[in-house]
Amino acid sequence: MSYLEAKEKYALLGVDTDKAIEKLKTVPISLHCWQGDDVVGFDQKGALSGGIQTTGNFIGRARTPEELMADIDKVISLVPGKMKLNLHASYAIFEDGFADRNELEPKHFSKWVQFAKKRNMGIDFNPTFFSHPMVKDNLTLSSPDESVRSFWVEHGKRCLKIAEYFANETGMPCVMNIWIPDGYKDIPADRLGPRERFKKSLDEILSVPYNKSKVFVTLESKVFGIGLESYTVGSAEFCMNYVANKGIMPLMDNGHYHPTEVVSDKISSMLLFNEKLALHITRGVRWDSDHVVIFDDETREIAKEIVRANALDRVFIATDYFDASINRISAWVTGIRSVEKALLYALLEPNDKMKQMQDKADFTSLMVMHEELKTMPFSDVWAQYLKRTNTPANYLAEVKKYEKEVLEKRQ
Ligand code: RNT
Ligand code: ZN
Repeated sequence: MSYLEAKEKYALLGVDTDKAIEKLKTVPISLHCWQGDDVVGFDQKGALSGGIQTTGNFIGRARTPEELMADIDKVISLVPGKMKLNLHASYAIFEDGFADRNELEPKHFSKWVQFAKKRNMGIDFNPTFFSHPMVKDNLTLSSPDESVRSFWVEHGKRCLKIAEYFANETGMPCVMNIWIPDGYKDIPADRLGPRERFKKSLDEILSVPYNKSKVFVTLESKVFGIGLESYTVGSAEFCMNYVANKGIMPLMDNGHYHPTEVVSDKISSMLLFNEKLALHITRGVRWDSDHVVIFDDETREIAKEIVRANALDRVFIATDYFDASINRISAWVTGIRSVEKALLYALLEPNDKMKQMQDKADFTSLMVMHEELKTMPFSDVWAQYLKRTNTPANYLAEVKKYEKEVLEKRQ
């Protein structure tokens, strides 16, 4: 079927496909840099810690800033829409000597700023509270050891300054997300103490003056990590209350809840009480496994909730997953395209009509509409979106070519 036929079919439902395509072009997705190198970074040689894990050993992991930048460029060429770059502090680039996490300065990220500016991208940022010898007994900002706690507070403060530097340089706001892995494998005796210390540490970090119209600080909660099964300091309740009290922004990662809980159902409540909301889109398979995002029910449902709430400009969407078992470029591209697909799919629903059905308690029509939508000629509208953003339809061919010409040579 051609795009024009699809357009007519959607028009019969009262949906304007051109409008949906134009809208989607303006929605930025924050591209996580850590898919390219299995969350290793450039500032240390140790294993990934913090209760997160990358599995697989596919060829071609990016080992240097140059390789990672080349890979990101390949990804950008294969995804439609507007991208922001999402960096972790561990991706600092040391040109004139190493600096530890508590010594980081804007200059350690100037190469990234150059990179982003050339591509007209904003930058989002994350302090890195894992994969480092100062993570003691799985604790950072909540550590009872004052030397550990203050080391990480200083890291947070430094990152806030770097986030502001990103915003100033790129002219686009920077979302700075705080996530700590802190927790206990087994039943703790004191649940309050670590949370008290985490709260104090966050207060100290946020005491650094920063421009709140340019830097949006977010706090990401989590229910458990590998080796941290019994207790996490930064639980959902801790983070939601802290954020509300301090006037910062919540971040929800859809891998960070009990397996039968869904973030799609949480978005409306969060939007009622927060001006802005940030999301990490991932795919947990039985646990927070960070599989590549695909065009599945929950990803679509998340997108629908954002669109139905008319909140595309209030929700900061970022991807967060890491798969080392398949071509990493393909993993990256598949995930980002899936998020974009879900958004387009959501933009192609006759929301007003469906709300009316619900309010009139016409659940018969509503169910039929839900089902009808599933077999609409969505793929033709998606193809048109790719065409209008000059994005290749067949990215697999490009990925395989890059694998042969670039990744295989990294052995
Ligand atoms: C971990 C969190 C966190 C990390 C990244 C690397 O469970 O989701 O966001 O994945 O910061
Ligand atoms: Zn996350």
